[in-house]
Amino acid sequence: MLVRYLRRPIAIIGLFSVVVLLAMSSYLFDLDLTPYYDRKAYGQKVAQGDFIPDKQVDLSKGYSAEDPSRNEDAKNPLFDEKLEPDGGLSRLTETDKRVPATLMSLVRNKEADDLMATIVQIESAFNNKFNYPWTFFNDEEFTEDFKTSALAATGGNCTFVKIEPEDWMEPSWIDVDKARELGIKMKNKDDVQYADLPSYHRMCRWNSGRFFMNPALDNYDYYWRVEPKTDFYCDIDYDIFAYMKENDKVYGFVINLYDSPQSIRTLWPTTKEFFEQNPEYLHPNNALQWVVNTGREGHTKKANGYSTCHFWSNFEIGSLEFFRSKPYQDYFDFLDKNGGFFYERWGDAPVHSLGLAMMADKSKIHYFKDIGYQHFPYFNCPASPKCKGCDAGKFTGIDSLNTESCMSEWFKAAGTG
Ligand SMILES: Nc1nc2c(ncn2[C@@H]2O[C@H](COP(=O)(O)OP(=O)(O)OP(=O)(O)O)[C@@H](O)[C@H]2O)c(=O)[nH]1
Ligand SMILES: [Mg+2]
Repeated sequence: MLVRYLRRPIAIIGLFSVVVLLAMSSYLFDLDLTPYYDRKAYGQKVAQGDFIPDKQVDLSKGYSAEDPSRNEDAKNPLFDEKLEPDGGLSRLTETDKRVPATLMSLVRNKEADDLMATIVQIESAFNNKFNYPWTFFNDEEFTEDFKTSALAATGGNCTFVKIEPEDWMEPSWIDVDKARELGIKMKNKDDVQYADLPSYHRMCRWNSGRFFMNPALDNYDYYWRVEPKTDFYCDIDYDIFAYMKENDKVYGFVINLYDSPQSIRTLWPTTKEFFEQNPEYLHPNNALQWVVNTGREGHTKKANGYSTCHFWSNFEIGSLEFFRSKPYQDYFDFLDKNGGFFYERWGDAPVHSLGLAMMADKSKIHYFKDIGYQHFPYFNCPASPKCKGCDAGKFTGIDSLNTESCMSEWFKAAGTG
């Protein structure tokens, strides 16, 4: 009797599960995850001096109409004949010509292998010529294993820094229980990635404003941020930091894209409030046009007037002088007091981007089109014989994500291409 009673619901649940499984698998099979999962092997190849591309870049091919993930805009700068920046580039390798700068990484011990695979690529592409030091940050003590691997991968010029809890944890004015509740809600209701992880909020806040002020960076003028699980595809044979300094650049990026508006609903209203109170901080040659463009109206609406366009900060080369300046630090403190790092999930990428767009001269923000890069699921891959292993012009391996690029809006605002 009971079995008969239950037969229909069981059948319905069974059928439903099969449909969900089929939908999920077709989605997964559509994704091209190869570059992501091959990266460790790729790093090892570079380490062994076996710099053979996974996929040969065919320069004669150019754009492919059959491949919708390529940007077919004839003005795609990744196909420019000249990819390196204008201006005299320093190709000097004598150590006394170095600029005070560091490669830096905030990382967890458990990410050591992934980070080392990335470091090996940067050392091979760039730093074995210029020997800039590395600075590693962690909210816990680095393990001996981590340090040994990092020293071996970098050639030994490393500093390991443990971030103090007062610099990392929620500040006193944050209601931690409320933050936890809102984070879980944001994850479950709005599908905001990592919103339920308190550590992710702390990481975003620290990267947004605290890291520049860490005493370990006192002697440096520039940093290059490096994340685990990222790949570098092109040989860089000029001094990137010298380029930044000699050309008075404040910031360098490679990927420019839309953000999840649900994670930053009140970031722009709060930013506007700050600039209403501090109008003297607004730069006359700002990039406000990029901030408020309506290229994606739904996003702009949900983010209360912010296009959500931002520089993807997992790669960035920045001027510490800019981020340590009173205007930027006042801006960060204002945001911090508002609580949005914890009550919403403001990311460091939109915060850096808004700070730069409003307070820097936009001509001092540089797109490094010559740097081949990927952080899943996006690429910057120039068509150059100096690049191996990525597919020139490709923005993502997942077709449905092609509309995430905001690069054309940046070019419109910056007046460059
Ligand atoms: N020490 C430390 N590092 C962290 C913590 N959370 C994140 N990080 C680092 O901060 C950076 C950004 O974190 P990710 O988890 O890569 O964040 P994401 O890039 O938004 O997410 P993915 O798309 O999953 O890579 C990485 O370099 C991490 O190693 C943390 O709690 N402690
Ligand atoms: Mg990451």
